[in-house]
Amino acid sequence: MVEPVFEIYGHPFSSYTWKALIPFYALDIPFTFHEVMPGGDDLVSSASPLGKFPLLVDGNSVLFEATVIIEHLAATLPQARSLIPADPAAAVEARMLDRVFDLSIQGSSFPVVAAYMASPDNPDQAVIVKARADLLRAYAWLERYLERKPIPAEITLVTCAAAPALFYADWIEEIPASAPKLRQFRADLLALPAVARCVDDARPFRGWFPPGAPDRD
Ligand SMILES: N[C@@H](CCC(=O)N[C@@H](CS)C(=O)NCC(=O)O)C(=O)O
Repeated sequence: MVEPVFEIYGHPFSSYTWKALIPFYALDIPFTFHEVMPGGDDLVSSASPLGKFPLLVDGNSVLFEATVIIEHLAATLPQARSLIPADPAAAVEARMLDRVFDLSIQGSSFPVVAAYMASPDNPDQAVIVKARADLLRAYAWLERYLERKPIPAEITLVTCAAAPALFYADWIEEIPASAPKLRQFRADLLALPAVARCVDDARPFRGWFPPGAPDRD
């Protein structure tokens, strides 16, 4: 048996680990998975400035940032080229949307998680109110975007970013009925087998979600 070339360090409950894993599952790329805990692995702690995961090890290269891992696959594997649009203008737009899901959706969700981790019984309400308002604003922007330009529920950089971001953000601030296209987009992404696998693998850890998991798929 040929040993997998790639090694991924991450955790099944981690949104950014999902983002990196989704293309591996979807494109059937073999890899070895190393389950890590924050601060619990020397390679992870030292490989990037803030010691975050996921990490991809490909031979002598150690890559961090989930987006960079996806870019690396697209640049090095023929079957992964379609993760990034071939057209340069479309690729720029894809990278912009990737930033929207990382910064505006995940970036607005994390302060709520951090507030509960800092003070589980008395989280900072000002942080929570602001984060929820930011999420609603980002949802409204995405709804307008999807009205103008539907995003196909296919495995790409954009959907790898969108699936975990929308999955967990909806637990913090449910996507409202006033954003039906975004709600449907989230549902369509969760139905993709590679995403469903991440959701299922993370189920045992739902109790860890600091604000309390609503158990909504
Ligand atoms: N910008 C990074 C974010 C990675 C990140 O925030 N990872 C979290 C898990 S989802 C983490 O490592 N948390 C543990 C820590 O901060 O020590 C990426 O896109 O990969």
